[in-house]
Amino acid sequence: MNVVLGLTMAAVLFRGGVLSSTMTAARTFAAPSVHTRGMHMSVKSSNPFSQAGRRAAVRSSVAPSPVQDSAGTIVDDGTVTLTRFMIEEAMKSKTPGQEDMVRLISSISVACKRIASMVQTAGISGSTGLAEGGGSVNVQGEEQKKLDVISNDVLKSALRPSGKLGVIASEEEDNPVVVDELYSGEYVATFDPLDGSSNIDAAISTGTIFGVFKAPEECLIGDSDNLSIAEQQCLEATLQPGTNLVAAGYCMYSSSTILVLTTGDGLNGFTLDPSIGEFILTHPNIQIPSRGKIYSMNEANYFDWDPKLQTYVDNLKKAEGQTGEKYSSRYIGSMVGDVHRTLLYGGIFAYPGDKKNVNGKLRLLYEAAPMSLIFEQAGGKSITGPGGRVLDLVPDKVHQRCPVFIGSPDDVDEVEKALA
Ligand code: FBP
Repeated sequence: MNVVLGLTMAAVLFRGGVLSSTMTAARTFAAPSVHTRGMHMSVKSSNPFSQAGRRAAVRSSVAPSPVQDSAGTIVDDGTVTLTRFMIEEAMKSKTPGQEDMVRLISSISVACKRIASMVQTAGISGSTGLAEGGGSVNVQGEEQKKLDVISNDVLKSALRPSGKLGVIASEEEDNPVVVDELYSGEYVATFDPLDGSSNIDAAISTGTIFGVFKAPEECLIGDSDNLSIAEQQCLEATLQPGTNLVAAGYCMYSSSTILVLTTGDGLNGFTLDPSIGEFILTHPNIQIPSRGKIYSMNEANYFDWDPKLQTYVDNLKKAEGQTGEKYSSRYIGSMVGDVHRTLLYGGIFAYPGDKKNVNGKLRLLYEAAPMSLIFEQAGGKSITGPGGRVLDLVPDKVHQRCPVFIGSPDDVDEVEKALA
């Protein structure tokens, strides 16, 4: 067992005393939820917004059954924090490197907690609005929000000391960033620090999206100023297909702060409990409904779309699609918010290519690919178009865009057929 893991376990077990106080808090907090893998409630409901419909979408959870020792003393109240979950996953997993994921995911979760607090108090702390009064433009030509820049710095500062990252690629960085040798490690992280930031000043849901790849063995980059050819190639090692992802997730900043993640063995969701500053497992083993009744696209681009796509959407509106049922429309304009709802309620989210932007708007490496692994781990699908699985796409540029159709398997199959 890895020293770090041992130490963490010891710390957790040692803090039995402390746990008791936390337990009380946790009990009050976590009473309604903890997981028992394998539990699945299949409640059919025609209305995706009905109680039953929502319950059908999310593996419901049962109240934790405390574990007692022979003397009847509670030794475990079943509350599953993110830390505990990652440690248990690492202990169970046969996949090498799971301990690395404990360090990486805990670093990312700390950054998400900091960003969540900054997003919630943006109006108070004066961190709404554009960076540098509007003068700061990222490599994609987008005016950066103050919180775009701050979130990017928070993520970099949280990930560097994990000692596990060699290269970081971010929406807010023109080029992949080399982690200095002292902290360099064998993974590559890609992230969109604050997705949907165009909505931040209106306090509408935003999120952080991240993906983790393994860097090629020989990729320990020295001094980033004088990069040798080999090191240049290492930076290009960032350009990997989504099938190489070893972990992916997003953290949504909304009425709740929810972290959804996979390390390749299923998908789980954690809700931040601000009273203890910890993520608690609330959505164990998420499975997307095979079919939904909601489509989510920016219809302002409708007239620039492929006529086949126009027909597909018209049919959903006229209850003339495969199910013969009328779909409803939802669009927040924040991918994390629109995708999270699609994951839980089912249906389809898409940012298609169109006459103006043939590859659409979303970036492959730190938006489309991580989200596609997340959906496939939940039984969903994600394509760029007919015959194009997003995860198979090999990027040739860090900020490359690609069309995205992501959602319930039956809905994605239907749009793929409609576009063929
Ligand atoms: P960023 O905010 O990270 O640049 O992400 C792009 C994004 O805001 C997505 O979150 C969202 O799905 C899409 O753009 C909305 O684009 P549009 O306003 O064209 O519909």
